[in-house]
Amino acid sequence: MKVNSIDIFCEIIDNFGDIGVVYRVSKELKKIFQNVRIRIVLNRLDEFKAINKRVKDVDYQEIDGLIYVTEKYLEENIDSFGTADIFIEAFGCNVFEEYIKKAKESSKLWINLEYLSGEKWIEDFHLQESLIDSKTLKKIFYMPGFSEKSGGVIIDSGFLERKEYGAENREKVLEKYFPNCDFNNKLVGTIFSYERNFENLLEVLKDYDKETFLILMGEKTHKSFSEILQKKLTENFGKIVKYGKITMMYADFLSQEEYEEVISVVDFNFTRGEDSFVRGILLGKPFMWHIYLQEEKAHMDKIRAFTERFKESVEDISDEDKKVLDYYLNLLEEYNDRDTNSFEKGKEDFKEFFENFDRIDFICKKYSKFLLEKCNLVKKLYKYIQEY
Ligand code: TRH
Repeated sequence: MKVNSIDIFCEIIDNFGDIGVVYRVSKELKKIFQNVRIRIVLNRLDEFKAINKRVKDVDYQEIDGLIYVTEKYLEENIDSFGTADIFIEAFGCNVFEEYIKKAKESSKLWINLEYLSGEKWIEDFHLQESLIDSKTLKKIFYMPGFSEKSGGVIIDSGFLERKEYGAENREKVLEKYFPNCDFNNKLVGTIFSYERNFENLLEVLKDYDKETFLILMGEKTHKSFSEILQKKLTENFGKIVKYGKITMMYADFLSQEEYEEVISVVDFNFTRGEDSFVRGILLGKPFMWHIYLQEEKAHMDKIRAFTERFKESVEDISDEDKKVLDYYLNLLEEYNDRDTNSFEKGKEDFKEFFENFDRIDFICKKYSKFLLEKCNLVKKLYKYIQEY
């Protein structure tokens, strides 16, 4: 199919993941479809302003060749706005009815880009048609996932470049973002989470063989650490806190690209939601994942589905590595086995995570290779559009 224009609809519900995913996919689509007009329609701008410092509080703006408009702009200019050959509805968000009415007569493809899931059933739904009353417009489900038969995960070239750069420039990047901090001979990790109790992590690391440096990212992580650290005997130096063999730093919120530079140079990453989680895996380093909680613990099905996909994608490892992987996947489950995000202590035990750090690192490298080779969402989407 020859494409001249793409519109992407994004409804930010909370946090940074909805816009994080849409921003990433838009950047990569622009690299592939260079001369195609790409517009992104957003319900609000605050979260976007946080992850991209160039975003302004205006209803229409162009950044790096991408056009961002607010829903308000679309509503006010619905007659002149027109439609696009392809339009993407991110996470089943509501698309303005007037727009759909017009698209049914002028657009060709309507893609419902769903949430990422490791569940098996998504493979049968992926690329299936959803019936609508139009002779010219087709609507399909696009199901991101962790297997070859699914829609894959978003891998963009900017991220891959930063990953490569980070592998060679650890000191330089750490000095750029955290000047005058001593990272020498320390195991360095980032923590990005929702509200939770980090007591178990702190107790393991305070007497761990190596000194550690934890870079604390995002407001909810900050709250979680200050909640627990106020009950401990710590040494405080402004944004830096020391507890036993751990140094912690309350970091400023960075742009998405800066965040990627930092996670690319450290030794491990605690991630959350969807977008940072995928970056954590793709880096091929030990990661933890704080999943976005769902009612009646429905998120536990997603965690288990993910751990099953992970396990089956790295089957050819030694028996010793298999044991470590079982422990690691169980830790991921225990870390998320909760009804609400609270400061209540969990049952997760990180002792073996750090004792087997090198083995986990090896397994994560293998898994990241699998996803990079077999599960590239943008490449899959491009192929689908080309053949359409
Ligand atoms: O922020 P998240 O929790 O986002 C979401 C949303 O809550 C969403 O509603 C839900 O559906 C989804 O999770 C599952 O986590 P996520 O997905 O990791 O998005 C965070 C984004 O913020 C990611 O693109 C990285 C970026 N980021 C920065 O730009 N700067 C930073 O300093 C940090 C820590 C993150």
